[in-house]
Amino acid sequence: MTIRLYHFPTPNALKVTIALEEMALPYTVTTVNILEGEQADPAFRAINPNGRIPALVDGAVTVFESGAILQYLARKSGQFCPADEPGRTEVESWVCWQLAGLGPMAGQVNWFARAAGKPGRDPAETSLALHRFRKEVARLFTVLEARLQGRAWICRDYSIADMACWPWVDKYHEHAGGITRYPAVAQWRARVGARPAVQAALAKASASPGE
Ligand SMILES: N[C@@H](CCC(=O)N[C@@H](CS)C(=O)NCC(=O)O)C(=O)O
Repeated sequence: MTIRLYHFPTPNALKVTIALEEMALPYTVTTVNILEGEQADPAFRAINPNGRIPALVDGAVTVFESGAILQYLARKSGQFCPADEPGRTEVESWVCWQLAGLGPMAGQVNWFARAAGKPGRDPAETSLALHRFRKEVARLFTVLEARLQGRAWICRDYSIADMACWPWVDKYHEHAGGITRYPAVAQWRARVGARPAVQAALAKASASPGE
């Protein structure tokens, strides 16, 4: 049974394509065009009741939320997440850090930046929100910068924590004031970006419709 990934080219889906490529797991892609509202289709809601991509079906397993998908794939493949409890919990902590912090905060910057350009919006409302969320993204980048001092990877070895964080850092570092402010993050970004599996995942993403 081949894994089926429900996908649209966004950072949350890219995490999963990177993992599938790194783990060399065979998979097929079904595009859910979130710009056309396909995430609301009842057939897709049966897979992810939350109506968001990514989601994944693997035989009897249906899993949504990118962090849960990464952890499932790491268990399935036995790769990119340590088996020992201290190592595993460290990786899970950083995966959750991305899911609860970096992703949502950068996502809010995107939303309010788009809203700010629309007619009829209160500029004070959008600028306060942008100030708040950009400040939080910068704080999170500072946390990552400190973490990556003297380290090649976020945890002990290259792991699903790197895969979770990389697409958001790669695409949205401007929200934190630009990558040059964070030299250790910049080096890590280049290191992860140079991996053949990451390049393969990016090539697949760019072959699909844009965000
Ligand atoms: N916490 C979720 C977030 C998923 C999410 O927000 N996906 C976006 C694309 S990155 C989506 O499907 N958006 C469609 C919509 O907002 O209706 C995860 O990590 O999987």
